[in-house]
Amino acid sequence: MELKIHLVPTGEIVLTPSKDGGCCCTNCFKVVGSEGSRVTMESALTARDRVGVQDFVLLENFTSEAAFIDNLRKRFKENLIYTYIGSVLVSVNPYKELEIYSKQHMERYRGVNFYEVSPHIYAVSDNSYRAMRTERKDQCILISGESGAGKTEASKKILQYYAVTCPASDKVETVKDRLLQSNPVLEAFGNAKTLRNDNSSRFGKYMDIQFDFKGAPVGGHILNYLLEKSRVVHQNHGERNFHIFYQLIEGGDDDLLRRLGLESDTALHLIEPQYTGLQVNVFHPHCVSQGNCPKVSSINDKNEWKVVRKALSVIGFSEDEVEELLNIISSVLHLGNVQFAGDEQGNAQITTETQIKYLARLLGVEGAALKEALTHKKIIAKGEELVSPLNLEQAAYARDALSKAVYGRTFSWLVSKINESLAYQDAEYPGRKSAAVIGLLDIYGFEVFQHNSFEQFCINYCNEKLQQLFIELTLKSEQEEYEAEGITWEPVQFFNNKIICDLVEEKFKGIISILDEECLRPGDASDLTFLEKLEDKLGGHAHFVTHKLADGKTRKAMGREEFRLLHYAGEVNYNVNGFLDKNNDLLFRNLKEAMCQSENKILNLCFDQSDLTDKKRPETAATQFKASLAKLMEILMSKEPSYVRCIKPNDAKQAARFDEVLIRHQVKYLGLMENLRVRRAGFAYRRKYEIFLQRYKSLCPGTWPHWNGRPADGVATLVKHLGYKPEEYKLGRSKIFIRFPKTLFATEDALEVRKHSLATTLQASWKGYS
Ligand code: AD9
Ligand code: MG
Repeated sequence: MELKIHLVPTGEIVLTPSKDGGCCCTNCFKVVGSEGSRVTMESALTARDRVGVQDFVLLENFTSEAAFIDNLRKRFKENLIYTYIGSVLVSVNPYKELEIYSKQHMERYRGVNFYEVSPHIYAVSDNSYRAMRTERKDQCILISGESGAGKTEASKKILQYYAVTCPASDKVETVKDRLLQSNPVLEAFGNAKTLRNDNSSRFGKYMDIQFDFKGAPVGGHILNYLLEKSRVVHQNHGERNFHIFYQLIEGGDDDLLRRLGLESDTALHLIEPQYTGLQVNVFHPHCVSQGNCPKVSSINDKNEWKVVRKALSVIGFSEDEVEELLNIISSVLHLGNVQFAGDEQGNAQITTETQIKYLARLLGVEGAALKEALTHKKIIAKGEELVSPLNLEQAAYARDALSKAVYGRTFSWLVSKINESLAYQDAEYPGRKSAAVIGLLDIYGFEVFQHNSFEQFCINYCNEKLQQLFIELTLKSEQEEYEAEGITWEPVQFFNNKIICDLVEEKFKGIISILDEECLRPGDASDLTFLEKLEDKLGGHAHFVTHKLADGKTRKAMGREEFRLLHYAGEVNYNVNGFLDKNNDLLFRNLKEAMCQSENKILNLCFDQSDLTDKKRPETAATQFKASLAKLMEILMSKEPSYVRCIKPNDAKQAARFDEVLIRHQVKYLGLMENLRVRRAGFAYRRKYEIFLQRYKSLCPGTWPHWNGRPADGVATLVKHLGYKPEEYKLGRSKIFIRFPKTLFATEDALEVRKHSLATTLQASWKGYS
């Protein structure tokens, strides 16, 4: 039987059954033993020491980073992956399945006060849900941490929690299913294996879960951010393209694959011929094999295919839509194999007719038009059409641009289709909005590779913005709470990463502005001229470095095509190669024209005639991203935030490996020590008067069994009776603030003694009756 130990002030230690196997307060912990047995203080202390504290604010030595890490380690060793800093949840990726996500676990957290159960992602989910219900305020849960730290898993656990614990009805069940099933679909199309994570999100996702007045989930809406499209045409060694390609090839039946021109033996040829020695005349999709890791031990593509196919129908995709979607996916595979040879003038000619035949059918376009569009460029100047042939390099560029555009736009279509299916419609009152929402933010985490490009620049910029939000809101909300309650406190100094956000996004002066300027500048603009401009304008900035040193010498550790940003989370060298192209994200006009003619209904929606008639130059990729992030920040600021800070325990994706150097680095850059200091600078604990009084009223004859006055006066009576010293606590407008954890510890201990003596008295009186 699972029991808990309470250290009582008398030195007596009693084992009592633990409530539902979980802790009932911040000062208890579980041991195995028989009920009523006594243990020595020494063994109890060892047990308590073994599992650490479940809230970092309880650490005696709270300014010590070593004590912080030590507590994380102890808990990680005991599979206790969650720990609080006040209301912020710190989560360490266990890299193994833990038995802590069952329905019973969910029930344990449902409707229970945050501090009364052990830390869990379900506690955060429940807390946000209850706050939404009781305060009628929109909530959001912000999950951050570097690539592979467990953000996506956390967001899925939250969604599952709501799906299981929220009120249900027939219609709500459909919505719950759809909400849950949107995950495998979006992950198939938007996640991929990288060197950091086998299931790395390559797009940012913000999802609103909409609830009705009864608290039932009735709809949802997803916003997606900058998909890493370049992965469609290029993957680094050890990485893969998006999962869906492998799922289709591995899981699709023979008929389907034959129809798509991906015969079943294609799967064998996912590996580049140079590695297998196979002939090249069998179709060998180049764009899924460059990374040379078609199979990943942690991924079962065949099974995932089934999951995704089922999910697509649950969400409401028709068979025709699925067919057209698969045509598009296969066309990207075929496009990757389109090859060119130069004619006598050096103009590109297509050498892979078979691919063009498949492409024409799959994309629903004329083969001849597609060939022409892949090898020529059309511009309209002064109302006249000018067509010129492309050379080999330009043709390869056009082909890749088409792959990226087709995939990227299809992904956006997919999201909009899911949104249609999740859209809330009130049968009685059409047009009525949902009562409140909980937003879930799961973006790509901070990442550093050997080679970092435009994509990493955008991803890491996005992480800077989120960190900025965390700093502003944690500081702000703490300050606001003290202000609202009329409590004075000492502010804590933070490293404010606003300086890095500005470096990237500031108008006219920031990196994005300089990049856009080069993208718009006709003439000799290139990636290198962009780098020179950066050096000119930003050289000397505390967070920007290139190979040039101030004294004119060169910094040896850096390449000539690189700039380094000193991010809040670490230094990253970015290679400027490809920055201009990726930022311009251009698709030649005749390729757009060809796609606008497509008979594939999805492509027809994705490539609209307005693409051709719109005279205005489309905004660059980075500027669009910047604007979408600014909007996201607005959305998040308008809601009540909760935070989950994810930590990656090692780089080997292994269970039970606690790499201290890596973890210390994350603790540092996530600002967890400062977070803790802010929490402790003022008061370690705060409780609404009602809750505090309810819990501890049995400790004071004046408040037990009932207190009939104002809860605030009851608490004042109670703490006076308990002998709290004036420096130990403050009474705010609606809450009591307790400065030191040990004050609360002692009160908890006293409560335990009281409960025990009450139980004994009760037992004795029962015995007297019998
Ligand atoms: V990235 O920024 O999208 O590259 P994430 O999203 O932070 O990253 P993810 O949630 O995908 O990381 O977690 C990486 C892997 O760690 C998962 O595929 C699981 O194998 C593993 N993981 C993460 N969290 C848990 C967990 N709570 N329990 C078990 C987990 N395994
Ligand atoms: Mg993820």
